Amino acid sequence: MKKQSTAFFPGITKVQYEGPCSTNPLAFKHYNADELIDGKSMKDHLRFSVTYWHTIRGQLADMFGVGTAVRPWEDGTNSMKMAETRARVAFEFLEKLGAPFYAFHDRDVAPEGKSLRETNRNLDAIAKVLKAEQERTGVQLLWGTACLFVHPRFTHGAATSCNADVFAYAAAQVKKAIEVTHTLKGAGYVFWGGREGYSTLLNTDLKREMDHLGKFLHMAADHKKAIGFKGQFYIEPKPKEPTKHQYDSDAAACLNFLREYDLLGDFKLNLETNHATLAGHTMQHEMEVAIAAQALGSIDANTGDMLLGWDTDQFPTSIYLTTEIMLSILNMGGFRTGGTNFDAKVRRESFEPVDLFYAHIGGMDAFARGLKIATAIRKDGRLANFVRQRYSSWDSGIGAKIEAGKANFKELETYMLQKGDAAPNTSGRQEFLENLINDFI
Ligand code: XLS
Ligand code: NI
Ligand code: NI
Repeated sequence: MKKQSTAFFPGITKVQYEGPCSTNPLAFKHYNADELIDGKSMKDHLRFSVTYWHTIRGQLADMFGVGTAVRPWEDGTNSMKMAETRARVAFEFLEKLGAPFYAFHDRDVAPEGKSLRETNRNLDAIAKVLKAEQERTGVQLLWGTACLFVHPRFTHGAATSCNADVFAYAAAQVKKAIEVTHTLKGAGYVFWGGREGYSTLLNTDLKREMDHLGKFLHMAADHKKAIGFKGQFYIEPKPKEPTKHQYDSDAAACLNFLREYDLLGDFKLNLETNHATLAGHTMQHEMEVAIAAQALGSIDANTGDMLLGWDTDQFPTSIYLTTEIMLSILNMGGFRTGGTNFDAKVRRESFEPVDLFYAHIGGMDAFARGLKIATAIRKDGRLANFVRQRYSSWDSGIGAKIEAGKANFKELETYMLQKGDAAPNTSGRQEFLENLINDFI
């Protein structure tokens, strides 16, 4: 038995699986880490990760009010001592929750100093603490990233800033963040272009900014190779917020950008539900677009609010949503380097430390159910069979010929002139399929 530290979350012990009949709000009802689903443990299927920025650093402020979060360990400073304490808090939380991974921005874990040199020193010092905590607990780093959006120097962007010095600063910062991620054996590294976009095209040279972003990502890929970092690079699409338009607006835009700048070999995508909906898509749409290009790497698990038009980053509780996500993940063969990262925050009204537990437990249970339901749907086979059947005209005859690249317009014209008209269509059966999914939920 591992010794339980009760320093920061007194009264909360390791969250246990108690099964669907339990009424204990601090227990899992569905997530049972070691239970095998189709020969693989739930832990390995889902690869849950906790975000440092929301769960440890989130103060629950909004545009109209200050933070409401009650965090008894905070001393009101952003000192190095406080940074070290927060690292202990983070790992006590991770251990008690039983999440195997975490993710952070460089500035979440260590404060910025008076110069880049001092900032880097701060980061190195905290990285040592994180490393020791990782070793103590067995928790691993899913991915690291650099915060290139909070500081005023990034007002006009980082890699896409009009100020070349800011590009250089961002490069130095990302270089360091990749190195620290490497030291901590991170499974990946994320690029989210928080301010890589514009508020007005009146002051923006779009082509030049995109070219700079392409250069920046090439330099990052080169540095990754130079230091022997084997983790996966990801781009995280988001259409807007904080800028009016972000260049990495959705999966398709990112894939096109990566292809245009010859970066497809070095990057996959980290997709976030709330970003998908901000872009006017569903999460499943974004996932299928990425999977089709063999570029789905990892997911940021959260959800938006139907009635609010911004990135509310709520914890996912909809079983329908998690079922769709897990269907896509299972169909692609599961995560490799990626995982299910809760880029989600508790509501401003949920300000007690215990709310952090309720939120993650709920998200993990929702995904565990999604996993089980998706597995059952796949085992049943009717859904996949229907889709296969729907395209069966492509398996032989003229369809097979077209797919094999052995047809041209002239032949197709001859074929159709002879036949007179296309074979009749069959029903798409949307309602039948929606009912079928509900039978499993
Ligand atoms: C913000 C993004 C951010 C990234 C990491 O909307 O989701 O949190 O995941 O920089
Ligand atoms: Ni987000
Ligand atoms: Ni995110």
